[in-house]
Amino acid sequence: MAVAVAALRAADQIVLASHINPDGDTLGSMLALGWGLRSLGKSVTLLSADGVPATLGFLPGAEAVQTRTDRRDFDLAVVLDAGDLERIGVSQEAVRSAPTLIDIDHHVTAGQFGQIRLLDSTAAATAEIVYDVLLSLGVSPDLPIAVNLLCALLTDTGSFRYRNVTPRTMALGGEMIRLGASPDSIAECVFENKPFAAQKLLGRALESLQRTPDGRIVWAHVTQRDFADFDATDEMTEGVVGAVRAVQGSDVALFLREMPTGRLRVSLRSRDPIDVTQVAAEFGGGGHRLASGCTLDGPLAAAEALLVAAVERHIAGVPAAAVPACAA
Ligand SMILES: [Mn+2]
Repeated sequence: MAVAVAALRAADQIVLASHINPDGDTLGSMLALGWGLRSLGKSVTLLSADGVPATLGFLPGAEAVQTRTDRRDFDLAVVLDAGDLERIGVSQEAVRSAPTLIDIDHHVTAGQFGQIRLLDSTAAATAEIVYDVLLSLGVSPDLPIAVNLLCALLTDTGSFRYRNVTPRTMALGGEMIRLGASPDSIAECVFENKPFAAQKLLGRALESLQRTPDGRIVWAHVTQRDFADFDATDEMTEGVVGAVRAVQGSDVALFLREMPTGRLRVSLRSRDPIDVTQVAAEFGGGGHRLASGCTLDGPLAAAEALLVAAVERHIAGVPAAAVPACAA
């Protein structure tokens, strides 16, 4: 931390970069750090190769985010929440041109990079690390910083519901609320701001819901016809697999979406201790233990049968996920 703080203090032209398909944590962390550095008189360039999604456009400072820059005269680069450097997309050129690079992240798997690394796998969000950086820099967080950090926490913890939540996460959330950030207005912008077509598509997906006789595997799909009926886009399927996974007694949830080519893109989710990367890998995919993806050839019914059979083989002998004591 001391090395990072010294580098940030010494630098004048700083470029910050977030990952592609940006989420609330990568953008909120970048914007919060940007506000803090600007308050110290630094020139700050904010890069997000994929821009800012409409649902996160409310984040204070979002209008200053650029998708590209031709500048190569930065004296320091900071990459936030990226996992590996490839994940910042076209921002790589500007970032690599800086003589010093700081990697701030709570993903601590492969792909670490940069001369200075602030990595903490116990942080629920990169925002937790950014907060410590701001305090170490002597920045007093204000409302714009608080809104960005609270949004990052809310999105990376599923509104403080995931296993990554710690007392530190809650304490930081509380501090951001004390500074004036409002969880309800952030949640409304981020989680209750769905296009009509997206909700109709979710309805179609749930209409297709099926499960194995023992209920351990649950799956759903949307077809090209469904997309066409509502004029829906592929991004509108985000979150559908979560609704599939919410079925009582399910250990593995699958969501298949038919692409214009007829191929099927599959999202897999599981509950501990079931590892779905191994199933995804059978079909050339990958991801995380509890959240993976792969792509299969059509037709849909054949792909579903193949996948369900693969999951059944995989979970045979694996005890059912330890369901927390939910009141019956
Ligand atoms: Mn994150």
